[in-house]
Amino acid sequence: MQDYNPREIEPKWQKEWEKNGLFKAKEEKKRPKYYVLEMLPYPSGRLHMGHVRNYSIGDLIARYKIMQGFNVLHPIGWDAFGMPAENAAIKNKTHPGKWTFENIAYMQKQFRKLGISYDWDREVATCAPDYYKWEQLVFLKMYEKGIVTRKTAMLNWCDTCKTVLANEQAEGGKCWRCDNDVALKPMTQWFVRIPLYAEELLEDIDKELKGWPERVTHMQKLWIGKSEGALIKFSLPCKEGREDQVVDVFTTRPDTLFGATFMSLAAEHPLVEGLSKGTPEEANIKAFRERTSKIGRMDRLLGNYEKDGVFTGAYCVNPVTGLDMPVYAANFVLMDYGTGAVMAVPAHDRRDFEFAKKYSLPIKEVIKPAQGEQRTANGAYEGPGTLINSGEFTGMGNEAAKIAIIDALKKQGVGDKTINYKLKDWCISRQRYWGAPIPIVYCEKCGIVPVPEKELPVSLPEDIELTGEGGSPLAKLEKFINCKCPKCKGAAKRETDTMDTFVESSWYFLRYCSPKYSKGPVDPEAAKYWMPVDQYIGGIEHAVGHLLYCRFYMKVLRDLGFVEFSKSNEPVKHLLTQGMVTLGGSAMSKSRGNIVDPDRIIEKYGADTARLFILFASPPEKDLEWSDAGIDGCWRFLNRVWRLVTKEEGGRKREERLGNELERWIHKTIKRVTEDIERFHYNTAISAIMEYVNYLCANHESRVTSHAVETLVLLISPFAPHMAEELWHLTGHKETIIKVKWPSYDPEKVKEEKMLIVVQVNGKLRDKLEVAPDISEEDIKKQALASEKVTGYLEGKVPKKVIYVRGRLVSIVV
Ligand code: ANZ
Ligand code: ZN
Repeated sequence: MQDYNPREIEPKWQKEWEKNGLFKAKEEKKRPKYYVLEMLPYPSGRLHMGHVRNYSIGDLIARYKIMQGFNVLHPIGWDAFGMPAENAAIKNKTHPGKWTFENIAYMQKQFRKLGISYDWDREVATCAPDYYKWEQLVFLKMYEKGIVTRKTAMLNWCDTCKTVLANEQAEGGKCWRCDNDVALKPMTQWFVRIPLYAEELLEDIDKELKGWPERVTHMQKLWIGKSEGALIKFSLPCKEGREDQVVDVFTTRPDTLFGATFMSLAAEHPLVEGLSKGTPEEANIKAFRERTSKIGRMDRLLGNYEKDGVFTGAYCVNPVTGLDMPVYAANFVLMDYGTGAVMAVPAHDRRDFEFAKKYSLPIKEVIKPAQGEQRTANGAYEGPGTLINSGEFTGMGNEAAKIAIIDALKKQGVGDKTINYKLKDWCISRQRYWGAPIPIVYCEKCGIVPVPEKELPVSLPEDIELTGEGGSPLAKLEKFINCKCPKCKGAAKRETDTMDTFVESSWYFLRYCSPKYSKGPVDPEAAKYWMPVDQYIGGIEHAVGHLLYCRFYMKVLRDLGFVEFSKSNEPVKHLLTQGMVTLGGSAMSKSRGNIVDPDRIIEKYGADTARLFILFASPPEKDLEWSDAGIDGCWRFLNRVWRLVTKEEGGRKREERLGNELERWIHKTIKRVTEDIERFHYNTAISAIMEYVNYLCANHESRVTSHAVETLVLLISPFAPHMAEELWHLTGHKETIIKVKWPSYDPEKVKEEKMLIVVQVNGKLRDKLEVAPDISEEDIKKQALASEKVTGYLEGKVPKKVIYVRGRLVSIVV
């Protein structure tokens, strides 16, 4: 008997699998497909434990599905553009491409050492021209359709990283990369108009995303943020030589219009500057705008900051009461939501209430609380009720009043109902070098001109000098900028920004379907067969970023005619968000110095032990605390399996006596492992295998059947694939275990045998009970005493004695 030696067997089988092309996926129209995908990694240098967890889960699913007979697609690629490469290149004076490809080469080796079942023929790096070429084409088609647009907007700007940030990258007013304060700046950039799809994105959540964690779909619903309400026009009469103005506000509470006593504008609202110009408030307002620009978007919206504002010096008119309302600039109003202007109803909105108190503004109640409804802590009443102080609408229920007031406003031409979404246009311009060039040319005569399709890709020039100073590096490269206008052939200049790397990751799963297709981003036939992704695995941090963008891109590509979907309009059927890997209770990170290096673990124990531990230590969605004792335990367990299986044959004589019980164990274990894998309870699936091994070992002197051992090897194979493959061959099989059918169980054989227990009262037979063989003494006594046939003889007395003779009878003495 040889010892378990992962150092020898793991590389051996990795080579063998690859040589035989076992994981190469081919479209086979007649076979059911299964597409399993892990979020593509950023080639940061080396795999960390979070990666190992992600890919171990994916690999387990892939191998399990192959054994179940599915035609499995399990691809891998690299999210290869992005800032870390550029920053590393600046620091080390090399090229971002060189840094990136060196990292990819190293990480490929690590994946192979883990034995992950990838189809390497489909590997994609998003920085390759034949990848971003298609992204540029899609960009142009989107521009043609008006889904992409160039406009000026207030954007998050990080002065340290010298680039624009998406809202998701600037939460709390801090840059996600460098943690410095982010400022809002007006900038002209390229935007993807994702709100055009807001309604479909929202509707499909309930229709098609039943296989997603509710936590994620809930966040997406909030992020899309559909609000039904009204747009109301407030006039702003002229004041010494100025023109009359109209200010639109968005409100979800038109029923409270009679209680609107002032107006609040966003600091960036164009009127704020206009109204205050040349007035005594001008300096105040300027200071206010400065202060406000430093508050993060989310904090502003949630009103987490002390309310702050300034009077603009102007008044507008309430269209139903005719009263003058002072116009303020207020720090809790966002410019990019609704219209950037709010009719303030302090009696019924806590933010307005706080603001009114602070600046001594009138508070007028217009809704009488419905019975039992509570006010908010600060005194505003936000709930339902009956209208008061509201003219002809007084006495109406507030929901009916919403409709009635909108109708009245509509008749006067000063309002209408409307729907608002919190979802914003997605700014995709980045002032960085290492990204996909935006395929646009600016011509003095012709304006914005798309690069013609046949000139794609607009390649990223190789010879670049990266200084780390502000601005787009490409803007300093004369050779790149200067070009001919595709329309008038005059001198023109290229766009020098590159695309947000989230554009690349929005459609890579489609490229995997036909990675070498040369007529478009994806071969429609291949997409029809492989899509949607059946199981996607990745981090929860992408809930409202990547996981929303990829849904959006699918729908756009469909509408542009690049793909047709037969099964679903969604890219991902089931989503699993795995938890973090922690050590000492906190996430592993370089700065905390609590990193466990996967290479070192594989070196010491082998990939199978590492993978088994990761899957065993915690359910996939929960955080996983790294433990040396835990990994040691998994190592000992695999050694135990090894010894059990490799012990000499022979001596398996007492099979008959073990027969029934062993058979039940086999079927029960198959059932438990299969069901637990199906519901992502990998930890309990492994526990079931462990119990089975305990059972087999306990009955060792009588030897177990080879069928029992083979079942064990098959069940453990998706968890510890190298060892299973070796054991499979050691027990006389010639074919690879990967192609062996996953064992099935017979439900009849899983059923517990029952035993018959006789119940006596004072020595006389009164009842017979059918119970499970492993029932506890306490439980059987309880059952006996509760039996209707028995209670009659007890006459309400407490029995003197209750005796259980295991497996035979309960004797009650009264
Ligand atoms: C008057 C009013 C009275 C409001 C009342 C609320 C309660 P949701 O539900 O999130 O869509 N609002 C509108 N635009 C805003 C902006 N740009 N920044 C900050 N707040 C804004 O919220 C809609 C409500 O938020 C709107 O309804 C408006 O205040 C405010 F008793 O109008 B409401
Ligand atoms: Zn031109």
